Amino acid sequence: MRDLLTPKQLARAIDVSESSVKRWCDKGVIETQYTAGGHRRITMAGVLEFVRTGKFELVHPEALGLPPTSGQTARVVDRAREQLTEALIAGDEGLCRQIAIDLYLAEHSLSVICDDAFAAAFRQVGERWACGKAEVYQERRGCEITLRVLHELRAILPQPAETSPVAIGGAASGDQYTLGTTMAELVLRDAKWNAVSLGDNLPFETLASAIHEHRPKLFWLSCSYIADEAEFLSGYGGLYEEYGHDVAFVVGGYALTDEIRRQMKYSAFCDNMQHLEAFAQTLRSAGEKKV
Ligand code: B12
Repeated sequence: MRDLLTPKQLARAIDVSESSVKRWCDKGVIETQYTAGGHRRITMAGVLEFVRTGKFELVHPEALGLPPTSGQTARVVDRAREQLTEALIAGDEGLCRQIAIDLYLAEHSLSVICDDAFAAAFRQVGERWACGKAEVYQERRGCEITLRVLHELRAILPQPAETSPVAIGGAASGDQYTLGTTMAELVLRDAKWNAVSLGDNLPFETLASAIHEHRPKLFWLSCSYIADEAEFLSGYGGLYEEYGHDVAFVVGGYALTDEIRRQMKYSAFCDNMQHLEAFAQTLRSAGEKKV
């Protein structure tokens, strides 16, 4: 996806005159940067925000480097989920990308896109795999496609401000699931946190070093698979004892059964990304009030 666009490209995409776009740029209606030569340049984040909240339809999305039928199909999450399941299994990356962008343009939040479109579609993919109606490679390819689409959505978001609170997180040793932690990073960045995912399969020792070095306000752990419960609980317990008193520990994921959670301490357990978003917004505004 292109980073910076010209007024000419946006004008073509929404079928208005270039002079109108230039006027909106100069009035600050559209987030605009100016080159050394004084030329107007618009970020993709600025364009999508303008289209998302404005009254203009994307008539020629390809002028912005978006799939040709962007903004014209999946606006309803339920229908998008069905389409996404088929597209993931078929390995149709273009369609997966277009569905995600269409839902975003239709003003669905990134947390809803993660929970109700992608995670829900993967549950269906999992059921198909479990009853032999989907191949392992189709599931894995679907994960790779989803990671690329999530990273494109991340690239749409503005860079976190210097003053944005820091959040880091990942998945622990033996847990090879990457989508949960990648979604947590995306949703926290959308909530204006300076959030960075450290990835999957991380020993608790190195998570401790990361917290020690980066002093985050929030640490998240995505738990989709726990190979050894006792080992996990002692590793996690040690990390919480060391840092849980002044870092908000947020946990979530398929593997966190009631039984396991009863043996853990944390600031918040979230069933999904919408819960994480709500918690992160509250924590951030509480932090701002204190300053
Ligand atoms: C993709 C997948 C994999 C891939 C993941 C690849 C990757 N790049 O991530 C890999 C190959 C690792 C994998 C492996 C296995 N898998 Co698997 N996997 C799946 C599948 C299809 C999708 C999981 C997924 O990532 N979904 C997308 C995420 C984002 O959705 P989610 O997990 O629901 O997360 C949501 C919430 O839990 C929450 N959340 C999650 N993380 C976090 C973090 C935070 C901070 C917060 C706030 C919230 C949060 O929000 C998310 C969004 O709503 C599921 C099917 C399903 N039902 O989900 C099977 C599934 C989970 N796998 C299963 C199994 C059995 C396995 C294996 C044990 C198979 C095997 N024998 O090897 C191995 C375990 C390997 C290991 N050591 O980790 C079973 C689990 C059954 C059970 N009862 O436990 C399932 C249910 C398939 C099935 N139907 O049987 N798997």
